[in-house]
Amino acid sequence: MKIYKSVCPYDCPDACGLLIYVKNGRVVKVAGDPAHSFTRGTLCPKMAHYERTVYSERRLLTPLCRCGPKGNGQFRPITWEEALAKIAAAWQGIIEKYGAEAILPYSYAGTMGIVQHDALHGLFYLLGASRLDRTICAPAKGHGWRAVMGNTLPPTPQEAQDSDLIILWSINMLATNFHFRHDVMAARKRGAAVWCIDTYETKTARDADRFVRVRPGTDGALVLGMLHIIGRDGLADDAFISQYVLGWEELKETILPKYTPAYTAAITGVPPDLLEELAHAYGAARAPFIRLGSGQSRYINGAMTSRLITCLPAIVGAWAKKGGGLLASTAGSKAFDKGIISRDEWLRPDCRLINMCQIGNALLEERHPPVQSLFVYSSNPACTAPDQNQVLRGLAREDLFTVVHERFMTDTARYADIVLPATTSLEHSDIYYSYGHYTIQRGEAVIAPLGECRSNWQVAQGLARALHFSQDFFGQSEDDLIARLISTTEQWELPVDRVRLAAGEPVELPLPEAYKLRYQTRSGKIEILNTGEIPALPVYFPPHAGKGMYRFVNGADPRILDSSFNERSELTRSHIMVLFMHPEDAGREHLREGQRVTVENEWGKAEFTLHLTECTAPGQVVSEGVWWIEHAPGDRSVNALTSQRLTDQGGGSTFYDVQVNIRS
Ligand SMILES: Nc1nc2c(c(=O)[nH]1)N[C@H]1C(S)=C(S)[C@@H](COP(=O)(O)OP(=O)(O)OC[C@H]3O[C@@H](n4cnc5c(=O)[nH]c(N)nc54)[C@H](O)[C@@H]3O)O[C@H]1N2
Ligand SMILES: Nc1nc2c(c(=O)[nH]1)N[C@H]1C(S)=C(S)[C@@H](COP(=O)(O)OP(=O)(O)OC[C@H]3O[C@@H](n4cnc5c(=O)[nH]c(N)nc54)[C@H](O)[C@@H]3O)O[C@H]1N2
Ligand SMILES: [Mo]
Repeated sequence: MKIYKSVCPYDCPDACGLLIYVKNGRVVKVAGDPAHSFTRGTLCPKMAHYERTVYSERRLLTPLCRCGPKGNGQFRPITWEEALAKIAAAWQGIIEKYGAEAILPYSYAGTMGIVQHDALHGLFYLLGASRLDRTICAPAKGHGWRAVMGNTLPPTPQEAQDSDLIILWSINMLATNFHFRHDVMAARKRGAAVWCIDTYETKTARDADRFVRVRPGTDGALVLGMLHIIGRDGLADDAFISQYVLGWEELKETILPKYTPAYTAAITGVPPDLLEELAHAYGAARAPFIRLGSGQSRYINGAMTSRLITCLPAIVGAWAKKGGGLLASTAGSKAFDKGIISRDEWLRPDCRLINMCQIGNALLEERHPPVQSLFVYSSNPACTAPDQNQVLRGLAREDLFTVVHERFMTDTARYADIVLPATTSLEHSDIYYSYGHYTIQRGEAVIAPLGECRSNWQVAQGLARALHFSQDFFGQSEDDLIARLISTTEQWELPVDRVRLAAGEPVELPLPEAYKLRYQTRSGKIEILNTGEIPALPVYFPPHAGKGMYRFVNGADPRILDSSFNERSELTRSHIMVLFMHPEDAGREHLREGQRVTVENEWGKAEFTLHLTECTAPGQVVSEGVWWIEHAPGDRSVNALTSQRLTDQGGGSTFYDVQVNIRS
């Protein structure tokens, strides 16, 4: 038996350190690595049996060619040679007729590994294909953070251990950032209070000391209400503000006066007493720490809301205190020069850019030129992209040549003309960072690829050959690229232990002393007032006003990750596509616990099993998880109900900014 170290490759802030037990060339066990400074040896149930994903009988093992109607899932095996030749020939035909921009790559973070994530960028840049704006997750949150903090280094999650007040803000920690609980508990043992701000009472909320239920998309008003009280009651840290903050006086004089507790309550649904308590707890804490998730960012006001929340720690001087601050996302990726892989210099600057949140419309409505070929990898847009009906109509186009590089026959792969089988992270090499902590680590191939599976990088190499691209770049191995990436960590703030990194150990990026006081903004101060933004002072504006009776929040489920892990029958067996509804609403609608309901709006409809619970508020229904259509009780899954509208800044997704009606 040999034990290898590796990293969880999925799109999750925890990016766990793994121990992979291999016997006779087969993975027999997966465990957490106790030496990892954030995940500390524990795993979620998904990864604790990663071998079940790797050896799933549902793995795709050979290239496939469609032989039935589009979307029917009928395929015959072909060789890689044939598959690559067919793709090259189809693309050459499309380029001659429509130009290369008629080809569109579509990918996201099926794997977070730096090599595999961006492996095909260079190829598509050389080809002159349309470029994808990869906005499906939380670019609005990033915009909000940068509007206030610029490129300032965010705090480590471990910092929270020294906080006396932790706010879990729009984050379902127990589902999506499980290992942070360790830091929260460490702080709690020393007396810290834990608050949770969410739109419904998640398990995370129940685990907290205090829960504040806010109406969907109204956190911006909540922040202004808190700041109104903090200003009114002299809880602002004037010394910190005068040294480090721009714009507090202006905000206080122009924006805050009307956000009285009563006015704020009318918008947010947070009772004035509770708002007073929250503002006082935050204003009086020695070192409050906010862990900001992404829920608030998935609305048309998502960037502004995130910007407003990011203002809070500056006003109370939390950045100057050990344990204080706000973590929205860590900056570990900056340790690497990812351009080594993505080859941005090969991108034509005038290349057409297509927003991935609007893939449905792009497939059906783009004209100059129309999208004639879609190359999907590391993503499952038929399931995870908004406005599922529009996406499926697009994928069903007979004249669209679709290639899907996948590990499983996903909702998207079913619509492919050519399916290419992909390796899992235990069959290819890569190097990983995390967006939830500062530990970086490489993971090598510990078993041979199953069947004829190939990694994203190998696909880039194969396509380069088929398309006669002769750049030396494509001759490099994954290990060559990783070695080059490791050498670029030289650019990090402080020396990185490259020997341990190359040896496969988890390495925590060192941070400069007093980095929490080093503001990388244009003014060098924290910018509540930012003249580069419109408007220069943050304001509240409401979420989308739709026509349905109920606001519909549809976040993460602990059993799966976006649509990944739907292949695991033990995780998808029961209680999926459950709709949480308040008993008062159900009474009025004459709906009962456990019954099948149809949820619908202008975009489509989907079937759910009803669960009556006071976890959610009247007027708001909730579902968890992005389940494959084959597991859904009806013929659509949750994204039949979401819209392609974009956020105010960043072009992000607005999954939770929808309204629905419900009937039996
Ligand atoms: N198990 C599991 N882990 C995951 C994922 C998964 O699907 N499953 N997904 C991964 C990915 S890609 C991401 S981006 C992260 C996302 O992880 P999180 O940052 O936790 O983001 P969300 O799941 O979008 O939403 C978090 C919470 O925000 C709440 N929320 C919704 N609207 C609002 C609002 O207007 N105000 C407030 N205060 N709260 C609101 C939701 O009810 C939800 O409980 O998790 C990653 N980890
Ligand atoms: N309704 C609703 N929809 C959502 C969300 C929500 O909260 N609500 N969350 C959104 C968010 S935050 C995100 S980030 C998106 C994510 O949406 P997607 O990007 O579609 O992510 P996944 O569903 O995880 O699909 C990743 C796919 O990549 C495949 N894969 C894994 N590793 C590799 C590899 O090495 N190579 C190749 N070629 N393929 C690989 C996996 O098998 C899997 O099918 O979903 C979004 N969709
Ligand atoms: Mo995401």
